[in-house]
Amino acid sequence: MQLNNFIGGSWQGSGGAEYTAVTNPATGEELAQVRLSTSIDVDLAVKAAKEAQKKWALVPAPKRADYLYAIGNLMKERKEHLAQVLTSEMGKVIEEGRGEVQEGIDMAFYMAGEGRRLIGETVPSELQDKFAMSVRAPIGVVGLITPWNFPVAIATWKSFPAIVAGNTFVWKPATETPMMAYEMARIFEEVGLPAGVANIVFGSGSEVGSAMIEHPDVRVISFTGSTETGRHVAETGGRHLKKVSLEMGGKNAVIVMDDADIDLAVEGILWSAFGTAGQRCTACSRVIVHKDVKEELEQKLLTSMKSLTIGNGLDESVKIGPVINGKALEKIQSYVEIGKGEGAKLLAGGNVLTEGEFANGHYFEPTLFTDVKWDSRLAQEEIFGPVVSLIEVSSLDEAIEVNNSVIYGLSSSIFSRDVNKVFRAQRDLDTGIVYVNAGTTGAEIHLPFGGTKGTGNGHRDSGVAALDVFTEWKSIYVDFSGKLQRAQIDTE
Ligand code: UN1
Repeated sequence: MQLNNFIGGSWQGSGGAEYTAVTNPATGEELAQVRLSTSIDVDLAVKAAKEAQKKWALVPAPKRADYLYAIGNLMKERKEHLAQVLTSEMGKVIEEGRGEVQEGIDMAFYMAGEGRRLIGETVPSELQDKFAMSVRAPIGVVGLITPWNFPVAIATWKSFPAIVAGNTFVWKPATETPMMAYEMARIFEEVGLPAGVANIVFGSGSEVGSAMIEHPDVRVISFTGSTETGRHVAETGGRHLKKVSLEMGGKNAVIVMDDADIDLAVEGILWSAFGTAGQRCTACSRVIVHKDVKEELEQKLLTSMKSLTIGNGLDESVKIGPVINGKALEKIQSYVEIGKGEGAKLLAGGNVLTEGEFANGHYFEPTLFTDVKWDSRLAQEEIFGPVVSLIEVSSLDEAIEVNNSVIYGLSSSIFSRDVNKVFRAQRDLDTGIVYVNAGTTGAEIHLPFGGTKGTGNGHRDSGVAALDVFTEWKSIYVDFSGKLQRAQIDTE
């Protein structure tokens, strides 16, 4: 199967372009060949999007929303198929694959509702017989660059608000996970979304991504990926005076206080640290534990970790799938070595699995370190794998300080039964998302998603806040006095 670009409503084929293999990270099996496009393809896509946007912006928003209802319904009908494709190309276990598709369905219906809101403001004018309002105006062609760890949900967080608000988009999915983009393009086609509203260009960040960021007719770039790449996107986009919305890394912590329900904390840690094999931006990668419950927590974590079955995510009984590729395995392994070198104590895991059924995939054992120093590299840098580090503290103040010591600020969590501690923590944890008595993952689509400091640049995905990325405020003054009235001057 060859995956080609979807531009202006048609599938655009080879034209001498190169292709690269898409492989199943659980088995190494080749699933498809995906086109490595060039800046010429990006230009074609932007032209199609620009042309389509003129008409699309004139379609009443509730009618634009009707397409989203249709998209949501088709995704619902195909949920199982989409989840199977997602698990095959990305590796997350099928239960999570279904969950991710559900996140996309939820986003479709939620944003479709915005078609009947897109709420602006009317305010009084300083002058008599003058009407003042501000409305959300579409921006034009927007560029979406999405990662492999959530190949469909994150794309819906960006593309659905973009189109309901009257923009058209060019989307570059990650080269590791183009099949979900292909599935979505088929859905866009089947619901009859007008040609050019949705365009997909497959290829690398350095070629396709850069061409999108540099293109003068792309007015917004919404990016989710690494902090390193995000910084480059912001710099280049800034030079071209584009609006750039960034969602980047995390080094998320669960705080376990001495009054916590420890069994519940264990469940929360396991799910958020090892779910998706630790490859969520929101994954729990640090556990900040009060010294009085540290030993109990360690023992209970070790016992529960034994029940985590590793394998091909398509097998319903498997809890942890593979990581995305060999490069990811190397990075995770290197952090295990760094941790050991820094004097952290390895309690469980730490190895790549290579034997038997694991031979052709990319599997890493769930790994637990303890006695980790809060300022060590293991505790400060994003690993993006199933590795969690326990850090001991003596008070809530210290826990909050350790939580906030990293350059990231995406998600955090506290397990405590003390309402005063909980309210202190939700105020003082410097992250865009805070959970109480739950792990660090599991954001719902109708709330803003994003983080502080090195995680973002002030924008948010999903929730109503996503509309701020894809609209511009337009202030409109209508003077019906029949004479020239001058603001600030004729107000006496
Ligand atoms: C990501 O980690 O990149 O909150 C997205 C969660 C999911 C989305 C994660 N709903 O864990």
